Amino acid sequence: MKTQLEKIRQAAKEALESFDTKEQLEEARIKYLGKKGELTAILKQMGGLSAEERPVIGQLANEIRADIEQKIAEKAELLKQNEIKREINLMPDFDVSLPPDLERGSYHPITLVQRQCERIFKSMGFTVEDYSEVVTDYECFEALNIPKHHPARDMQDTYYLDNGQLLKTQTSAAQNAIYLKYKDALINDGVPIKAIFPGRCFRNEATDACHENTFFQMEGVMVDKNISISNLIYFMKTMLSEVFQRDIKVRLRPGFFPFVEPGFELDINCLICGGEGCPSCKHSGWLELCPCGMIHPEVLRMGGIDPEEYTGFAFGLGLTRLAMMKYGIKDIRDLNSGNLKSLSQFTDDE
Ligand code: FA5
Repeated sequence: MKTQLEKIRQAAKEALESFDTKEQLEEARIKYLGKKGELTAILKQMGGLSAEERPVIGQLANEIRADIEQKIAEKAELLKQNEIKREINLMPDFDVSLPPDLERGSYHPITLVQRQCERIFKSMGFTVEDYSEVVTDYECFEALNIPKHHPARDMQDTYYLDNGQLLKTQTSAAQNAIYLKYKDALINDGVPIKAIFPGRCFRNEATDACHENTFFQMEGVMVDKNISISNLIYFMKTMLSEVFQRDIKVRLRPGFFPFVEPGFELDINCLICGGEGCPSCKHSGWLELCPCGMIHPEVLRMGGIDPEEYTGFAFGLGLTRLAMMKYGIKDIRDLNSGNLKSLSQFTDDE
């Protein structure tokens, strides 16, 4: 039995040295340490041993288990470090201290990301809508199921004009107008509503590495018969993998917005620190990028659409944060700084 145990130790050691994915590590853990694993199978035969042999073999088995566990943990750490290095190497170089290339004009990084998103959504049949930056209280809040004095307004304090209008706090402010514009084609001709509307938003808030008082969002809505959350996840994942040209880790968690039910927060793994935690992701490893959900029946009703017959999803992508992740920009304030040294480095594919 001793020889069998040593063989397992050796086989596990060799296998772990050659493995280079998390899946292989998990397979190794199950194969050697799992309930139906090789080590457990041997331990089950211990009943047949003499009273003298049992503690010796038991001790050796425990030693080997601890040894394999430690090797798996070491290898997992190594794979994680390699992944972080790979993510960092994939990010384009961005250096705020480089001298500006004043000979050649360049697009702002947010414009580049916005155009890329527009291209992707257009190719999936979405129209691109433009909408005013000055909106009414009804558009920005009431038509989104946020009546006066609703606590959800506290999160979005903004700049009010003397005539009662305001600088829009969210691109969702255009939702009502989009439903009214396309509802007839939906109801009479069965044409689904598929629209995105990028735009500048304003909020009266303290700035830090990931918050600005002026930033960009891109709203998207789709309304038709039988639209579900799976449609929403499909479009979001397609867009993100196109933007980053690789698979991006996302997580969906419950989120509350009065104009969706159910509502979610879609976060992406922070590409600045590889998920380790840094000021850009408030040390969480995740960046809140795209709240979304199924459009609330009341919001559809206010847009002239019968929620008994039609359903839809809506999302509010943080375009500025997407640009930060794509170009490895650590501080959101660099984007509005007008600093040519940093901005002229973006030429990309335009
Ligand atoms: C909203 O603005 C909702 N309108 C989004 C929405 C649309 C939800 C449709 C459901 C359906 P929120 O306040 O979380 O949600 O902002 C959305 C995104 O905008 C955030 O995830 C973030 O990426 C970006 N954002 C918000 N505030 C700021 C800020 N101060 N600076 C930079 N980006 C911001």
